[in-house]
Amino acid sequence: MKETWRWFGPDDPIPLEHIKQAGASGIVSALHHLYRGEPWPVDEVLKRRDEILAAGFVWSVVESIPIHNSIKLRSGPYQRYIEAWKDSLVAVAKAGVPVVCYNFMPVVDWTRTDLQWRLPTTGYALRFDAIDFAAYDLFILKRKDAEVSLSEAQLEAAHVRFTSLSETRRENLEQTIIAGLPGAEASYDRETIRDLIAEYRGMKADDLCNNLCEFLKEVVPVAQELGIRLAIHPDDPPWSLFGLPRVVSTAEDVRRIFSACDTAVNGLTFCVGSFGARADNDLLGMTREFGSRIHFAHLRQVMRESDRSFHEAAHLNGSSDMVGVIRALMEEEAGRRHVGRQDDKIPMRPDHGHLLADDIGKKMNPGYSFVGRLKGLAEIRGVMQGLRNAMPELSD
Ligand code: DNO
Repeated sequence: MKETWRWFGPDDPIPLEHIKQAGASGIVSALHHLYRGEPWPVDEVLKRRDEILAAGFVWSVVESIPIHNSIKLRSGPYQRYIEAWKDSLVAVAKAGVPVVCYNFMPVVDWTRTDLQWRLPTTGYALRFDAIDFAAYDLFILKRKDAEVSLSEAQLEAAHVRFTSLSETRRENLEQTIIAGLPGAEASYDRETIRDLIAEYRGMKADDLCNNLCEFLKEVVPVAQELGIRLAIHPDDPPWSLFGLPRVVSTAEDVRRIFSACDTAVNGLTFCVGSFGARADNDLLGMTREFGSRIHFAHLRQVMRESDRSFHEAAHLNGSSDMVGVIRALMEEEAGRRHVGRQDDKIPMRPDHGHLLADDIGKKMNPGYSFVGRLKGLAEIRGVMQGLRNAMPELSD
């Protein structure tokens, strides 16, 4: 696999020079300041590419081009925003970036309830606590119908939790949940998020999936023409939040999306951590089944706790079989080489990392500190080398 690293651009506290030291050769980046669905200007995209090239890297993946809510709702000015998305694809193609990652999560992108959860090693991890989330939804956001999907026991637990939270922790919880994590496409205040959620009232997962398929029918031919592969990112976490529909959470979801536009260009970002948060996702089976359409891999792990809570574990030591997934991805690459596919090196990045050592206390993007990702990448690299040694047919 091609070792890549997410770089948030010139404002990223981690400079390209450090990424070089980590040994990655590809960069994953986006124009993060353009998140309202507007088209990406060609000159800005080329400028980003030149910065990346000048530091001795290639720009392997765009992550992400945001999808405006009107497209997900398929209402209002959605057609204009679809055209804007296509324009951004054209700009990305001019810069020669072959893969575009995107997601179709309504309102909220990836979501956690704790950004500094102390590990036994004294480092820190990101965590999602289902009871904290319910407490926020019910008693702080006070969303209409927030209680509908919860059992009596969960309601009780959320109430007990809420009463135990200090004012500071309540504020911190709100910041963490709705203010937007790095790479997320929007940040909200309480009123805005309530209004946006209300716009989705009554929308079922089937409706959202249809809107995604309509979107794909328009953009996939454009991507095909431009030589770009699209890689949808799974929902994180892979279940409904705030009563909103989610449509990229399971193998069945992926099958449906793939069959709506049955061409390799319509592909997947295989995020082990996102899919792995559900015990009913068979990650090895999914890697094999979707292999030929996996255009990008996010290698990170979660440790599932009870009742839909999880924390981010060390890259090799969570609830999923990371070594097995890496092996399946390398087997997929070998298969691609065998049939002469040009995209026989799947870009992967060590996704997220614990906050460790010197990074603690520094200004860092949560999940995107240096040392934790460096550790993750080194562990994954070791696994890849071990597999190549043991199975020479996996060497390129
Ligand atoms: C979190 C990331 C997400 C991801 C987007 C893809 O670390 O995996 O922000 O980039 O959901 O569109």
